[in-house]
Amino acid sequence: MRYVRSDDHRHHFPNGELYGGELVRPFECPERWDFIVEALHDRGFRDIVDPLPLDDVRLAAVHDPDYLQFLSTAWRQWTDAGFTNDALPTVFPARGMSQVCPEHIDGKLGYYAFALETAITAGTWRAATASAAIAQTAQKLVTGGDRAAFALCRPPGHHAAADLYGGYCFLNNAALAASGFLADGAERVAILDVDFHHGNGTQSIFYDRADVLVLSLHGDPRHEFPHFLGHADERGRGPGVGFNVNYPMAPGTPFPVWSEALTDACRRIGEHGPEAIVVSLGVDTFEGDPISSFELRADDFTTYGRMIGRLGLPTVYIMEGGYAVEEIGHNTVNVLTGHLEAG
Ligand code: Q9C
Ligand code: ZN
Repeated sequence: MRYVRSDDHRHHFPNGELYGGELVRPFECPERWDFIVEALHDRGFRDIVDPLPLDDVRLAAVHDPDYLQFLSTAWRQWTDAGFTNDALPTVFPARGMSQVCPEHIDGKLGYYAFALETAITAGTWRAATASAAIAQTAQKLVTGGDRAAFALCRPPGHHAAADLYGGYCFLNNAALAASGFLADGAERVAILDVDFHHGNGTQSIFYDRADVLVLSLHGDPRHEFPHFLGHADERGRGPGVGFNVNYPMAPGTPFPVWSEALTDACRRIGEHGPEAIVVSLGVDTFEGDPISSFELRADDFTTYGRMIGRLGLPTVYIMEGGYAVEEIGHNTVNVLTGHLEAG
């Protein structure tokens, strides 16, 4: 399996993440990438591909033009306003308030953010566009005939909606890959999101559509981030009804329960009959993850990689979350290895 990576991720690393009322060192840190690269190398994944330039037309198919304009200029606007530290919002268009985008950067940040652990820095746009290019390039490898490819994306993407950032995500890498498959001729695609957190951005991007089946296994939003989307009764809208499937699970969920949800998800993917699948691969379901509450062990990642591989479909793996930094590499590579064993 070839994999796509870039050093540009290092341009995004905020000084702080707002967590428990304090600014702490961000859980979503550059060493995550280093540990994954090390594990890939150690375990024989040495076929590295550089990202192609990002296709702006495809990016515009996933994200709103005003949002892209905002993200690409936010740091400049922030420093023009006289600020020097990372950009964080302080005010939001909450219930009963105007939904018109303000002129001042303080207002714009709140307009486009849905959560405020995620800061924007001088290099955020560069890193986010490189990450998106990685996802697109991996999709092109699979469209071109590779059975599977791994996109080592950082920052992650599945929380980013057409015009919202948050949850460490700015551009929706998985949505870009899925939309790339469609643009390159696929009629049906499935996105399987196994990150611990609900893929709210991916869900909302494809919520009206029947050609992209979106399935997400995650911590119940009553207890877990992103809290305001990811319930089991969110099944799609209009022609998309039935093409969004959520599997919210309780804190403490162990692998036997989690894998039953995956078995059901795999059955539904089979019924959908996609030409390709996109896996939003977060390994924050690991028992040792510092911000998540599922109980998967290292071997379970291999087991479920095999389950996904048994679908026998062209597959792009997109890196999402995972914050047990020392174990992130092995857990990630376990999934890829399991996939290859099955296929
Ligand atoms: N008490 C991804 O895994 N903070 N994003 C959660 C938990 C935000 C996770 C706080 C977590 C975002 C891609
Ligand atoms: Zn996550």
